[in-house]
Amino acid sequence: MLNIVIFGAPGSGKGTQSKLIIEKYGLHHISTGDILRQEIEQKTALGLIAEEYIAQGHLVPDQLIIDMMADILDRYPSAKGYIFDGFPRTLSQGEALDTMLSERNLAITAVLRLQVNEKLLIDRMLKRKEELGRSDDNLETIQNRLHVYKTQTDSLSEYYKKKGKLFKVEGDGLVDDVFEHITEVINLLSV
Ligand code: B4P
Repeated sequence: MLNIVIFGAPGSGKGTQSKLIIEKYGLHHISTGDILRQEIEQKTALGLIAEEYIAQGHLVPDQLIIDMMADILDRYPSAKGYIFDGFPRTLSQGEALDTMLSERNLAITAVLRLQVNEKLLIDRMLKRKEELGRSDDNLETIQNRLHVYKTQTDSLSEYYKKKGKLFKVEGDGLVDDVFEHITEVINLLSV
């Protein structure tokens, strides 16, 4: 069973590449960002809390996200495999994911780390702001999100590197070229 974490800075292409991965490999896509935006739109209790954190570019508290993830895994027990997009984002989330998966006799197969230079990340998110008007894609919030990534999320790479599960993918190129690098990595995994 193929269980992939797609990892990288905000704007690195996690959501974009996840869509292509699910089409090709038939995995179940779990994007914590998409789920939180739906919760906000539906004005649920979780959405009302998450809205403030997201608007400021901060992470939503770990326990809320971890409980949300356990619930999703229970709702889709017979998936062919999962792609975790935007989760985990902290060491606590990473450890919780390992526990949740092992309780279900599952494990992460690989973590794909998309590497993109910072100027390009900012340009992509500002462009998306024009196209989709996402509230967290303004320059001030983007700077906060990049800071949060560097201080709270990036070090998770080391956690997965020690487990021999980290694969770096050049994410600066065209969408299709990045996807080609990703398929090269996935095709090498023995599952
Ligand atoms: P996310 O929704 O995960 O937002 P993101 O990091 O910006 O990534 P996204 O997937 O949307 O963008 P992509 O790189 O594909 O999170 C939003 C917020 O939710 C977080 O800041 C946080 O507050 C909260 N949150 C989410 N998960 C959480 C968690 N686990 N714990 C706590 N809080 C959490 O694409 C960006 C843009 O670039 C797109 O417009 C795309 O079209 C473009 N693009 C992508 N690849 C390209 C390429 N190769 N060339 C040109 N453009 C490209």
